[in-house]
Amino acid sequence: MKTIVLATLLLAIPCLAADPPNVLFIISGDLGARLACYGEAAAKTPNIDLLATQGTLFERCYTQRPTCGPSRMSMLSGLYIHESGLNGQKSRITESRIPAITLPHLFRKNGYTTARVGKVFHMGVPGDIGTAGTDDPQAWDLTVNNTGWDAKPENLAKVNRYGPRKDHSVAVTYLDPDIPDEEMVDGVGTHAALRLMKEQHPEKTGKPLMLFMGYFRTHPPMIAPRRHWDAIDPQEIRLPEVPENDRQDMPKGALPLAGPGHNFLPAGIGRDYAHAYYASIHFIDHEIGKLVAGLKTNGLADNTIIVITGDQGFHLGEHNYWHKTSAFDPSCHVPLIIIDPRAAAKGQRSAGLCGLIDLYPTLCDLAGIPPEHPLSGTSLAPRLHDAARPGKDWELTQLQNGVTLRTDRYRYTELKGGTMLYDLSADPHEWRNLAGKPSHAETERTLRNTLSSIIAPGKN
Ligand SMILES: [Ca+2]
Repeated sequence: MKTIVLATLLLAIPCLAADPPNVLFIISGDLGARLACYGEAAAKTPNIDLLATQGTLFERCYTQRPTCGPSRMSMLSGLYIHESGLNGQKSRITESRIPAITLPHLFRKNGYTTARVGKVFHMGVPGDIGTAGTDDPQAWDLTVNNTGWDAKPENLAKVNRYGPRKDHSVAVTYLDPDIPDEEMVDGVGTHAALRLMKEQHPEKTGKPLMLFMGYFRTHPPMIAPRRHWDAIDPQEIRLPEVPENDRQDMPKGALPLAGPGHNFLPAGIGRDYAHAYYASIHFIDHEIGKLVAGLKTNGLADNTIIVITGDQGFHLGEHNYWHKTSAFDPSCHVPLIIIDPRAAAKGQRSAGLCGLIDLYPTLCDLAGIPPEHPLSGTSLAPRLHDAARPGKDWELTQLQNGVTLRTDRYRYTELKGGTMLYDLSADPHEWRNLAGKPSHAETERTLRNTLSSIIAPGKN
């Protein structure tokens, strides 16, 4: 039944076969669902908000791993981590247990010019900036390893930092330099992407273009030019209020970074760090605005699918925690906006569950390209036409120390240190762990069985 419906939708798009769509895929490091169009009061994201009115915003999209490398590899391979075994920050597609090719590689084989700017596959930040990181070299016709002001050691030495850690990428690190956007790593990246739109224009090459723009921000060190800090109203930054006993019912490892730099930040530092995060988002939003303007200038806007997402979220004080890699929603929830100019529906919000794993089959579907290996996600293409269609029954996120399952109502997590069960409908902040409570024994049993039907126990 599903196939028939989808075929009908594809037939409804008149020029699909003759005029394949271009793809602009934008991914931003550590960008959680903390945009104005997701209801985040302090965020200022006018460009992304405008794009959301032109396509479909997926309200509940989850990463498959709240850590950069495996999250991106899962999304780009179309496989869950327990299927591919691509579990490490530096895993490469060639190491997949299941023979698989990456999404851009597939498009390249199917006649697309494929280009990457910046961080698409994993790159350590800031150490791998300006290198190819853990790239899939077969995926691309062209790559740009952009670098800039915020990757230079003499400038990194200026960052504000809190806590005992000496590194830049995991420590609480931020800065507000008064320098032009164009000198920043991500500004240099946008400039390169705009050049590629022109130089690799389908009219010049005779091939559709798939362009991946990987922004490094909002990943720490959160360095954003001063003007983006000034765009954020400090009065609108509200640090979450957390019950004093919140952590008492959490198993060990629920908040993976236990050190003093990431937990219970002093209020002033927490506010500065949140400000840095929103300033970084504002900076990226501004860069996205330039990309969209470039599509218009180059006459590509009417036939380019745009995807905007992040590889995982980031806690800004929820559970008094200030990092990612946890099983809680702030860490697993990512933004996802897809604009297909050929879809009649505009400005829709889809409340059903989905995951980054769904992007591979979605783009295959929209471009009419058959995948070469079995994909684990579900195409979101039908929801671009009708956002009211139901979402998935569950979405899976795998962690270094366990696994978590999000359903419409619950989050069920199995960690090495114990189990968590949250009823998001009654407890949206995930404060009351219901695991082991007799009142929820049946729910817990059902979710445990669902999880073990997806992954054999102990196989995470
Ligand atoms: Ca709690």
